[in-house]
Amino acid sequence: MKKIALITGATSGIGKACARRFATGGYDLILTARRADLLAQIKTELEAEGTKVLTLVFDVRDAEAAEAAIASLDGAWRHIDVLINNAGLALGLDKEYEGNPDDWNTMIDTNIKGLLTMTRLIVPAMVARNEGHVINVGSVAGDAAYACGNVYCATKAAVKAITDGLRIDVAETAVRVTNLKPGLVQTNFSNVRFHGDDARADSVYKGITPLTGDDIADVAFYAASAPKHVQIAEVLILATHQANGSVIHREG
Ligand code: NDP
Ligand code: 8X3
Repeated sequence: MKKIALITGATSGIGKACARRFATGGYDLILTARRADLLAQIKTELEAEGTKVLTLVFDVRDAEAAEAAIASLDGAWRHIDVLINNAGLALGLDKEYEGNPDDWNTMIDTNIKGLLTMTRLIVPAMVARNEGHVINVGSVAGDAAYACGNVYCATKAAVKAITDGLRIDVAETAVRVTNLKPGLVQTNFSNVRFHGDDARADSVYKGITPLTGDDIADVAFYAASAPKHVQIAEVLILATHQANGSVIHREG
């Protein structure tokens, strides 16, 4: 029987790239996000290549909807080998004292509470089976705040603490826990951050070759494929001319 990976935020960017990488690597997939049409497209694409795909449409901020979605899984689909907590976003790039509280709430509810909701729903079965792997998508932004990153950076610092906490709490089991910390990855991330200002989003990647979703998916797959006694606890993945969240060398 094929292994199963559940990926949140699978309609775009890193999550979509993970879906493709884990499909190529022999997994069947449970793909989740809010946009049903995009999930359906990815399902069609991957099923044509021989991967079984189940899609679940819900918002990770809605704990009841998430619970109902996971409760709807039956048979072999309940046996989730890898949970990739990827759904997340940044909104705005403002000085903390000028930030938008609605944006703050959305980031906190999605990046922190949504990740916790999924962990709470899926990890107990992993612990009971004494196997499984949780891969959380943190960020270089969680290592240190950068200018105007304030609340987004805080959510990713929380992902680091929550991931470390889970690793401690499952240490007596064979469940593995990984924090992936990407730097600049060209996805829809900046378009969302700047509320659809695509020119401003493009400027984030000017003068530097950014990472791609595929680069991050390769690392996620590597972590999931490591021998059972190897736990890839944390990986910081930066573009070559990026040194941290603040130091980025741009040509031109
Ligand atoms: P994208 O905007 O391309 O993808 C974000 C994904 O998250 C989409 O599939 C979206 O699906 C999903 N999502 C957002 N909010 C929700 C929600 N409330 N409920 C369910 N799904 C949601 O960005 P990335 O691929 O870049 O981002 C993925 C993760 O990577 C995020 O956690 C981000 O913080 C992190 N990251 C990104 C970096 C980058 O530079 N791009 C660097 C470091 C970390 P839908 O809209 O269909 O619900
Ligand atoms: C996304 C990368 O540097 O824009 O987490 O915060 S960064």
